[in-house]
Amino acid sequence: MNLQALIFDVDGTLADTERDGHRVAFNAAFREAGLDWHWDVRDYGELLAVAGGKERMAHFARQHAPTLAARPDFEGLMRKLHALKTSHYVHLVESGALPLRPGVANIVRAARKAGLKLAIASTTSPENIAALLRASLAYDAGSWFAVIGAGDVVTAKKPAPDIYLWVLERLGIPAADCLAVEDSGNGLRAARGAGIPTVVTENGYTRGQDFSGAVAVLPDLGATGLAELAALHETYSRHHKI
Ligand code: XBP
Ligand code: MG
Repeated sequence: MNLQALIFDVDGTLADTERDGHRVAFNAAFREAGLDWHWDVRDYGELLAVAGGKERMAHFARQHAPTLAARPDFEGLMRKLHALKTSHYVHLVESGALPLRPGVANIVRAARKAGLKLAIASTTSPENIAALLRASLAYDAGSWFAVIGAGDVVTAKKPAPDIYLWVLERLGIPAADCLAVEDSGNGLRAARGAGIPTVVTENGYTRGQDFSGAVAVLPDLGATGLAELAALHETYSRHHKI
């Protein structure tokens, strides 16, 4: 097979982290900072169109707290608020509140065994990923991944392809020989923009988004092992002559 690497998105793909993880952590940080902001489940779904926690908060502030957004120290304030949010999120993950989605652990372990390279391409902060891998896979699971592209290593976040290009360069494997696993339209566009065949596992927030160009759209990886992923990749490659 020509499949050499699996590149995973994190939020919504490895685990359903947004509704009961990031959203809860944002709200806790807002409370702690004395802000009367609250993101309910529905509002948060709309805010997910803006990738990146700092960027999402800044977008919200520009719409709902323009005086704050106009302050000269606004960027610094957002950075501090985001650090607070990250520590709440890491605590949530460490408490075991965010399990991996069905099939993810099996595929990661099977890929390791088969000698495939593993990588991560995410918009979220590196400490969030480290905590999730440690809590849900193994204490040393971070080292199972040859490349972890996360957070601010690129300025243009998904749907820009930059994070995937950053990962590909470090992996040293042609885009066509990798398979990305994503959960959202933004993520799919980012991976496809870097030329990587991409499987989508949709979730409650992303169901119904535009997934055209995906290798396959699956409810999750529960019924799909590594062999099936490799077969999907092969069929796609043959049809697209890559
Ligand atoms: C994930 C995100 C992130 C998280 C929050 O998108 O958009 O912003 O919601 O993480 P993707 P941070 O799954 O497409 O990578 O607060 O650490 O930014
Ligand atoms: Mg995602």
